[in-house]
Amino acid sequence: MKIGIVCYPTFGGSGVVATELGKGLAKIGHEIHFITYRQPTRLDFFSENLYYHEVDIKSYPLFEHAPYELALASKMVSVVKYENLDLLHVHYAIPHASAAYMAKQILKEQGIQIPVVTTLHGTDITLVGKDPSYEPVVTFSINQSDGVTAVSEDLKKETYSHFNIKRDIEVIPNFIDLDRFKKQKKEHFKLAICPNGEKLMVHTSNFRKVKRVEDVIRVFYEVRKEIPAKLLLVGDGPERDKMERLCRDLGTCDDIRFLGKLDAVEEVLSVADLFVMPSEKESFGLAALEAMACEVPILTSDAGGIPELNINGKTGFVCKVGDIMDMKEKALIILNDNNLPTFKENALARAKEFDISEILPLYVNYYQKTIENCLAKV
Ligand code: GMT
Repeated sequence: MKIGIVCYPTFGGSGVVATELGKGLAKIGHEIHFITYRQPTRLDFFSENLYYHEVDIKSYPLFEHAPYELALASKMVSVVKYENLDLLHVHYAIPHASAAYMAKQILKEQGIQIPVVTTLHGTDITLVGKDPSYEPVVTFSINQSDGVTAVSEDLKKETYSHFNIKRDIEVIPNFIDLDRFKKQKKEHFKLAICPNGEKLMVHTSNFRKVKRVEDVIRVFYEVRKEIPAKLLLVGDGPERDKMERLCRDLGTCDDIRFLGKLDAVEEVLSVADLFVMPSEKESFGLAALEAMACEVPILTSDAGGIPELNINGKTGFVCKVGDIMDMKEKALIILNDNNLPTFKENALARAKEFDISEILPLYVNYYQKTIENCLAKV
């Protein structure tokens, strides 16, 4: 198949899933055309089946905000037309699903039918999408897509509860490339951070409010009162300054390091003993899956689709959002030397269920079904 993939080319989970999906599809012989405003972060190598088309967003003094959606729709039209695409797969509803709808209508006028699959990732539904300023367009463009997928059962449920959706939504979970995300030998790194055998806790996120990074620091503060421990915070975002101030206020600066954005997050995960994800909202929790693939147990909140990934008491623990003391208790259970090896083993076993080789065929079958349904309608 020739597939156009539209996504945000940033570090965000939806962009990562879209890029890894495209790379995986290219590996098994499909021709993949990325249509994005910048080279996707994880697409920095050559492959004969991978193409990249940059959306050129022209500005003009009259515009306070350059019209990304129009530039994207125009780019989709030309790529579908000149590359003879079979299907467009857009990731993150806003504004990708509505831009795809526009492109589809323009192409229809020119006698070209292009099926559109929209994948809902999370905040496009649970946070931004349901805001009245976007809701009518999101509802319309989901209903107009030829296929719609969500990354968890919970996100599917949320979509039906917040929007008037008249069509089926297929659940296809996030996935992981276990060839890349695996425990590596990085003992020297562990020794440098934890010279006295301290337990190492790790959090990675985009430091937005929904991630509740403050809870990570507060849980760590409580854990550190009981056992020697260190905390690594990977990523960057709007809450970072506040979090650095909190560390200073709590007097924990010596035991916490902010590493900023890292490409090779698997190296840090390779030496971690516990991954913490206390999010307020989380449709799936790709970052937690990446940790599990590196044999790291996870301590999470019960938000959104996380409990579909984290098996309570087995791969880690699931606690109520904001329940710091319960998270501390559960962290201590996981970090206990008698329990840690079993939790690590269980985390890896669970991650294997989400290996790309298990999930890729679900997308391929869904594409085929969507194309067949569209052809049947013509
Ligand atoms: O987590 C973020 O803020 C980034 C966001 C995105 O859209 O890029 O991630 C969402 O999509 C990921 C991939 O499907 C999911 O694993 C994340 O759980 C989801 N984030 C939220 O729902 C907050």
